[in-house]
Amino acid sequence: MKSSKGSSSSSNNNNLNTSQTNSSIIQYLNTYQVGSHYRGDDDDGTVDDNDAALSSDWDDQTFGLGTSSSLHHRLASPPLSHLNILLVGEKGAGKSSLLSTFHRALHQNYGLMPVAGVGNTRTMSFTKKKKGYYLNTCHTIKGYDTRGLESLLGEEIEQVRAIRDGRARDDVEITQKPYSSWTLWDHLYSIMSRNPAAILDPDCLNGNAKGEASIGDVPHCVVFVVPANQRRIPAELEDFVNLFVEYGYQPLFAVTKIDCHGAEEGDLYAATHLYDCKKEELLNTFDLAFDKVKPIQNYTQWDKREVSVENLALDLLSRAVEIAESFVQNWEEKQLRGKSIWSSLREDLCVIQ
Ligand SMILES: Nc1nc2c(ncn2[C@@H]2O[C@H](COP(=O)(O)OP(=O)(O)OP(=O)(O)O)[C@@H](O)[C@H]2O)c(=O)[nH]1
Ligand SMILES: [Mg+2]
Repeated sequence: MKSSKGSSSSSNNNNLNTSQTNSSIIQYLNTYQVGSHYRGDDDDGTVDDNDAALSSDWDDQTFGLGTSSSLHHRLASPPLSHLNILLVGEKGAGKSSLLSTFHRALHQNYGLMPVAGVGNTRTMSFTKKKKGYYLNTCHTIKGYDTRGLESLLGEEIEQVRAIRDGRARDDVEITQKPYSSWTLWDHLYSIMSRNPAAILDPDCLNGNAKGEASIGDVPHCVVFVVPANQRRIPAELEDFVNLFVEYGYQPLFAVTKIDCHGAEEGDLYAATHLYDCKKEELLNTFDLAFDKVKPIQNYTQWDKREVSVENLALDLLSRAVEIAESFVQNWEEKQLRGKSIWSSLREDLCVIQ
């Protein structure tokens, strides 16, 4: 049951200034250029010859020390045009609503409908495909909606792994290849890997060989979407979180539906209690830093503006951008040293796939 007081109660208790939309965060996100913080750009946010010349002497002296600005002027690859922020979670958790809430918070002249289709039932997943949406007005932050997790079993792990590795095509449902059409190689691979679920339908894959995806194809930050009003976090979710942690990601957790507490109308503290309980459960389950869990109350009515709703979403999105940026920076530094991030992470962690 939803409380009509949900909006005010949740916002009152999350220590955010909800009386005004945070215009500086909106401006920052809407003019954001990938890498502008670590490439040593001019104020115009571009990397030009002047930037490189200014830093070249400095680079020669400091390259051995590996300062990030010096490293980045030596990169051969062109700068990324946008960051990829991936949302993962169970069906009905509020992933599509969250993407649409992000989008709405960054657009003044929005339409009446959410940008990503929102479901109205929790019996089956509504979103079927991985699909990207530009969230900010200058198209430098792209949010990816995904199919809601239902079984949380091996097949879904393989599907999410393909997304993580940049192998899943956009706007296509990710499925396993039907057994009847397996090739000899599929049979061999399934025996060698002892994992029949790893045989994905080639129609949903983009042809990138495993481990060779480019930085533009992979997620740069993953946000796990967890509803506050769910009794317990399923133990299987840990396998999905580990998929990303073992590859160097620092997952964020969005606790949605903090307004669905079912308390008596007027109970201003009930929503916070619901969020606090879920946050504690997440911190204990995943051994997370305190600032990796954020409260979210998504828009459910799309025809009016709610500043408190937008402020929570903007707070999460700016954190996601920060994490994505450091992921990209890390990737580029590894690449500069002649290693793909996957191979170096495999060496570091001795992960056998
Ligand atoms: N009250 C409330 N309802 C929410 C919130 N977030 C999502 N909902 C509702 O929950 C239902 C499912 O939301 P979706 O955004 O479609 O969830 P999803 O995770 O994309 O679901 P699938 O696509 O099926 O995986 C919709 O009826 C939403 O309006 C929230 O923060 N508060
Ligand atoms: Mg959805």
